[in-house]
Amino acid sequence: AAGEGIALVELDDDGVDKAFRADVLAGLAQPQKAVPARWLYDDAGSELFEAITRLPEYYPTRAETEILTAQGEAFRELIGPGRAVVEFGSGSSVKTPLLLGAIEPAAYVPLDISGDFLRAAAADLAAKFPGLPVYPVEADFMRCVELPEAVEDLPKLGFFPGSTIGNMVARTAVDLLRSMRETLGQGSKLLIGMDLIKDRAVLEAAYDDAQGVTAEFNLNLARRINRELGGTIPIHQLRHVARWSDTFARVEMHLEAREDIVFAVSGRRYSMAKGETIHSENSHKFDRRSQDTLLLAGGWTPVSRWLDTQERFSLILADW
Ligand code: AVJ
Repeated sequence: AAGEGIALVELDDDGVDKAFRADVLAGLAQPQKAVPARWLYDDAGSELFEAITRLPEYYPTRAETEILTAQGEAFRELIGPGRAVVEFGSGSSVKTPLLLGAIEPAAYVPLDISGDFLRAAAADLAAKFPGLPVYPVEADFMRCVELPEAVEDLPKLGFFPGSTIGNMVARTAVDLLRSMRETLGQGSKLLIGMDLIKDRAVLEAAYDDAQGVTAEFNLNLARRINRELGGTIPIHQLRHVARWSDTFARVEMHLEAREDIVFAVSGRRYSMAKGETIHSENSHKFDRRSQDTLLLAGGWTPVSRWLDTQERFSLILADW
């Protein structure tokens, strides 16, 4: 609301997140039920995602970390010192220091919609790099963000690891890349992680692990709907499904009804026939050509690409 700075979460009189309710009610009314993936990441969901990154089947985090560790010299050469590193999403305690340690940046600007994660990440980085100015910015990076005055005149490097771009359909991904370009300005560079198309069994296992952590991550969405929106979804009648779509080149996560079910959310009634699903996440995978096409459509020219030794994941450096 006006006068309170940026209100990123608007609550109604019952303390319910309005955007969450609107997205869920609209999503459950569609012929193919769907809830935007961002709602997977409440506190419980974020912790489950952390656990996912340590699973044997979930290779992206390890593969990307391997690249960041191995290519420090190349980053230093191609990116150079003295840039303000602008990270889209709060830096993880592992990946960001690898980059910052390699290139000698002049400042670090983490952007995140969640103030809590943002402050934790900023404090963590500031402790690891004494003398590096850190300017956290609480903002929705899907839109153009005004950066702190202190970094205005510095050349920028955008950093967007984790293949988070893969959670967006192409139209949204292009919008984001264009916003990033506007946020970072002329002469900036972008270092972005993108996962690669590979054997279907490997991809599906990465999103349906033997320990069932990813299943819990997905089911947590239904639990959150029940908890926060007064839902009556029968959790145990839902099954986690991860399947590769060759048409869309993505792994899709769904919650599938084991039986015919009826439930209510925020006073509205919904039904699912046995086998019907709620689509909860997309994770797009790329080949070199589709990576380049996406970046170029977003206004970025790819200049270098690095893969891990098993060629599962890639980091791409692009110019404004
Ligand atoms: C948040 C994009 C890194 O799509 O791989 C992991 C999220 N979902 N397992 C991905 C996720 C299920 C993840 N990223």
